Amino acid sequence: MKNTREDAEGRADFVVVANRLPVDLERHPDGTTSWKRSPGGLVTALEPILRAKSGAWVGWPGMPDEHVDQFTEDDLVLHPVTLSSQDVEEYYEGFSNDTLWPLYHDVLVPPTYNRTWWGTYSAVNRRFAEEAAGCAAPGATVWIQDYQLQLVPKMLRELRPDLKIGFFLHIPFPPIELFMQLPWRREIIEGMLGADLIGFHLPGGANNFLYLAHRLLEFDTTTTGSGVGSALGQVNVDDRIVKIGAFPISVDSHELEAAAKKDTIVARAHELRRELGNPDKILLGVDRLDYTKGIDLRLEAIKELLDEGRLDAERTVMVQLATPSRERVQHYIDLRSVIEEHVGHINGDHAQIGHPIVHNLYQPVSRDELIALFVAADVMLVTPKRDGMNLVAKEYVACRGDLGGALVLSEFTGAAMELRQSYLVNPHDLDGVKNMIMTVLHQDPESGRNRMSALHRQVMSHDVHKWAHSFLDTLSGSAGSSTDCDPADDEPDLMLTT
Ligand code: GDG
Repeated sequence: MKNTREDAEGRADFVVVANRLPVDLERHPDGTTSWKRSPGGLVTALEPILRAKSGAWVGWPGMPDEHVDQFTEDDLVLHPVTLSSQDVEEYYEGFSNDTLWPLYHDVLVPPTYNRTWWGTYSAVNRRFAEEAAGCAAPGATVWIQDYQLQLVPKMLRELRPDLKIGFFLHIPFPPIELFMQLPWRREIIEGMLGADLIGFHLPGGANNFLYLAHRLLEFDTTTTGSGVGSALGQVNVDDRIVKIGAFPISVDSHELEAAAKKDTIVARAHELRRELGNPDKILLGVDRLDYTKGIDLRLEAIKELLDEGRLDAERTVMVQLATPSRERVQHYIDLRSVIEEHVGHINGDHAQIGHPIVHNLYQPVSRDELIALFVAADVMLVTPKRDGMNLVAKEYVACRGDLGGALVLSEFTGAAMELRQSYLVNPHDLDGVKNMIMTVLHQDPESGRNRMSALHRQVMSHDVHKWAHSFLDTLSGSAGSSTDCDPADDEPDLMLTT
């Protein structure tokens, strides 16, 4: 094994703890198993950092009831945590994705509060904490990821007080009055406060958390800054200081930009346009299939524009790529039907034989194919009702070093804080979205290039490496107090701060 800095007992100096490993275990019909890269924003964001730093990764391999020993894959030491079918149902599909996910995303669907699920969530968090405690070297840095593991920081601190513990929340931290619905609100805040540094995407989420730590648990809190990329406040927990900050995640911008320029990708982008019938405009949506992403809203906008004759059915094509996700949770099953119904109506009413208007793919595509789609797309539609960041928006911009294309972006994404030169929309305002799509389709090419140029500069200078370094430097205490942010970063996040 190359690169990994381990102590004599094989324990790592830098440990990532996340719900999923960066690879999924797959069982084939003949009973054999193999590993496959797993999709999702978290893996996309963390993999390059972990490779650069080296270390270990603790996570679930993606299949229930599989006991797999620690192994090394592509230079990463992976520590699988076993989940039973019941754990998957109650900790993952239940408490994580049917309680916390909807609660933290503005209660877009009603969260389910189930005491059994909570018990399993706590038990599974303990298992992750124990695995991390076992594989971290003395004084190691452990970086815990996301809403599935909010109790791990406290549990891990109790097991290993010598560790430096960071926690990052990839989804929005909700307004106080929504969070207060949670029957286990104290336990969650106490769990997170086991960390030395708690990171959010936006200052609004960080401020919500600071306020709760004071109001709910009566800890003293202090505001120490106002920007992003370093601590903006702290909570005094007994004899410890817990730093709180906003660290907007990003993408591997330079890698994406280089890939998008490759001859093979550019050729594939041309080929895609031919395969789609050489339309004047290609509109693109790329999402995990999730009710937060506003896929239904954008299809409604397209449908109305076609019905009204404002969008030319013969010259416009839309590709909607939705990666399957949480397929056993009812809201996700329902959403798939709604989307298919919209697509069926649009194509039924407006397509010609052999020329659908909306190409609806419910399957993941390869990274290269995705980049070729970004390069081919004239308009990228990112319309979530709520999204912690949204990496797709930043990936599209990183791939548009040619300064072509245009980004329509929901105000309710974290990305909207930085990507101010995109065409910002309120996805709930259907007429506003429709008008914006028409504006973008008729944008003056020069102003389109200017906008993309500003967006591209932002994404190239704020990549995922910078995100990780700013978090880890703040965690280790080596970060300065000055913030590295655009003027826009100083504006209060009114959507999240109440
Ligand atoms: C959570 C938060 C936050 C999608 N389809 C394919 C594919 N993808 C990749 C995209 C992107 C990732 O999946 C999705 O990331 P997002 O950020 O858009 O959304 P979530 O999965 O909801 O992520 C989010 C993120 O965590 C990071 O903190 O931004 O707010 O909800 O990278 O490109 N990749 C490939 N084929 C596909 O078909 N190869």
